[in-house]
Amino acid sequence: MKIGIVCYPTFGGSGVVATELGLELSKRGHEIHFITYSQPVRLELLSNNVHFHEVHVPEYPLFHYQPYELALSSKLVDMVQLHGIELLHVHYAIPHAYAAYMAQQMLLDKGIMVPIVTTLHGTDITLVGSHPFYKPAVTFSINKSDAVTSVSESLKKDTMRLFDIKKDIYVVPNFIDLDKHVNEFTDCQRAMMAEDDEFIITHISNMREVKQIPDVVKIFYNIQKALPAKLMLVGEGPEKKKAEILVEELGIGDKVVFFGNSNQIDRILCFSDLFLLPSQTESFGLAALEAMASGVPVISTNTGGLPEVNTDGYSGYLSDVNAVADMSANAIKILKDAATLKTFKANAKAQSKKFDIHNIVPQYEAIYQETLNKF
Ligand code: GMT
Repeated sequence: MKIGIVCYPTFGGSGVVATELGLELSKRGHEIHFITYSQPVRLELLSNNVHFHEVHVPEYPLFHYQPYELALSSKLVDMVQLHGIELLHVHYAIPHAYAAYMAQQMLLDKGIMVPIVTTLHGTDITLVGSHPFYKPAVTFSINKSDAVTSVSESLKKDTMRLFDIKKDIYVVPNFIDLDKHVNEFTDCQRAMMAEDDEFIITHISNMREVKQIPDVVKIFYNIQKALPAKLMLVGEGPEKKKAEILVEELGIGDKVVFFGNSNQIDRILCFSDLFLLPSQTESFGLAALEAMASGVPVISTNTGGLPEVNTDGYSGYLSDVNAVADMSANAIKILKDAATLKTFKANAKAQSKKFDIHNIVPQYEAIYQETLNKF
């Protein structure tokens, strides 16, 4: 199939999933066209059947807001015609599903039929999409998509609860390429980051408020009071400054490493012992899955889709949002005994295998085929 993929090219779960999906589909023989405003961060290799088309938005001083949706839908129309794209898969409803629908209508006018598959990722529904200013447009674009998928059962329920949805939503969980997370039989250059007796605790996110960055620091503060430990904070975002201030206030500056955005999270996870994800809400928690794939147990909240990813008492522990004391105690419970840590690490790895890319991507292919057959 010739598939056009629209996503946010930045660091963030939806863009990562879309990029990894496109790359895997290309390996399975499909021709993939990424259509975004810049090259997706994880799209390192452009091969014969992977293409990238940049959406340009010309600046014009009259506009207070530049019309990105218009530029995107025009680009979609052009690319579908030029490359014979058969199906558009848009990740994140806002504004991608809306722009794709406009493109579909423009193409219909030219006698070209292109179905749209929309994947809902979370914040497009829970945090942004349900805002009254966006809700009518988001409801409309979801209902007008030819197929809709959601990354967890929890997100599907939220979508049904928050919007007047008239179609079925397929749940296709996020996935992981286990080959990229092989860390057995290597020391992962751990000695670069910590002393032999120190545990390495990691958090990766785009450091927005929803990630509860102060809780990450507080949990680590409690851990390092009980056990020797270092904290790796990976990512950039509006809450990073708060974390830097809190780290200084708590006097743990020498135990915390701020990495910034990284394209090498598999290397960081390779030497990690525990992953913290105390989010306020999380439709899936791709970062937790990436950690588990590297054999790193997860201390997370029990919100949204996280219980579908992290199993309490097996691959890690789940606690209520803001239950810092509980999350700290759970972390210490895993770390303080070598045999327990070893078991949790093995369990985390085993749990991640449920989300093997080779089992999940065919589910998308089946949806594409079914959608094309109906169209
Ligand atoms: O969580 C983020 O900050 C990024 C956001 C996104 O839209 O890229 O992530 C959402 O989609 C990911 C991929 O499906 C999910 O793993 C995240 O849980 C989800 N984030 C939230 O629901 C807060």
